[in-house]
Amino acid sequence: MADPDPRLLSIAAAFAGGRAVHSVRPLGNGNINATYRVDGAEGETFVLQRLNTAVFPEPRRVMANLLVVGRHVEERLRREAAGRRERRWVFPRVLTATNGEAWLETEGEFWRAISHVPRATSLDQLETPGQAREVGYGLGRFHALLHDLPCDQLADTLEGFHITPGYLAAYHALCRQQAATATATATAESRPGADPEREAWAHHFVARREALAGVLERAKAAGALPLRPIHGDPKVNNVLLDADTGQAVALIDLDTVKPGLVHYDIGDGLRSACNPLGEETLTPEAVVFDLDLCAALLEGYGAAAGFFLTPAEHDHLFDAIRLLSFELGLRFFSDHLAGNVYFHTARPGHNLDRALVQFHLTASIEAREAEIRGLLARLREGR
Ligand code: GN1
Ligand code: MG
Repeated sequence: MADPDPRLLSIAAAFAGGRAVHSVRPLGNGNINATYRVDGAEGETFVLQRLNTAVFPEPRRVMANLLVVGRHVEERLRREAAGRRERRWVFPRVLTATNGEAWLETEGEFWRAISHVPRATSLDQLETPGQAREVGYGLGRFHALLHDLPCDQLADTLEGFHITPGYLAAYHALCRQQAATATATATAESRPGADPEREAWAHHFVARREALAGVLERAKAAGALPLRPIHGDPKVNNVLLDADTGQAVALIDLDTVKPGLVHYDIGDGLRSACNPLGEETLTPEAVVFDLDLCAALLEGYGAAAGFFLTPAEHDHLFDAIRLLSFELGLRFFSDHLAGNVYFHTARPGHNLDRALVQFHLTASIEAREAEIRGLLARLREGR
């Protein structure tokens, strides 16, 4: 192992409650924050993160939400404890730094630490319906634990998140700006990873689906869909599975917990879970939406959370599944066109590849609409 970075060690020490820190190592592969696993000399472990303040401009609000949600869930778990011991469920705790706060600000950076969930693993893509069922159960359990937390107790930590018409407007603004620049300078394409043929395909793909973009926001504005506390980012590797039983034990990555539509979460969970090739595959044309994984995820979700969904919420689930995959494709594509300023990338063209994966997934969802609607009917009827 490389020598530990002394600066990282000292930041980690501020959250270690006076105990010695043994190592700080990169953890996971998030696209936004920098995440580390901290190990103490006596085997204790926690998770240290530098929040991406370009994405989360109000990191203190993020922490305030985490504390509100943590208190609500702890209280509920305590009340449930007597009757419900068959499953382990862990809610990651915010750790207090030596300054008495839940964060540390140093050299313009914002750091915080979260408890580590022991004996748990995460998957970047799913292989079996059993895993999908657990991912669905985990998301449902999370929604159920929060469903009676009043939304006015949560701040909006990431304005515009999952508001598809907003992403579409930003995409159009970017296209106009690039067209103007190209005309003014008459230069050839010089963006990193530029690929005119695949970009043209993507532009065309978006153009044919613009009318879809407002479907959830219109229903929300009409009062048909309630705001609820949501996770915001329930991709499969944010659902931890017990290392021994494979059962869902925790949802992690709670920065985007805020008021929203459950549709954002269900759509995002499905677009992530039902793509067995994963969102980083280099063969986007081969991506399909897997119906067996979808059936299992919905069954797990229904077992934990089916009780509170309204008929109107059920009515909009298919649109949500198609929309969230399209939306993520649009976000990746726009970031590619903008020069990769939002999502971390590892190579030129990375965000274009990711966009095409989501667009092919969207096309597969459209091709399987009847089957997916059939599975949603089962969720509705509690079957
Ligand atoms: C980002 O940071 P990470 O990897 O958990 C993004 C999600 C996307 C996801 C796609 C705040 O999540 O919305 O679905 O990448 N988070 C934010 O991998 O934009
Ligand atoms: Mg995240």
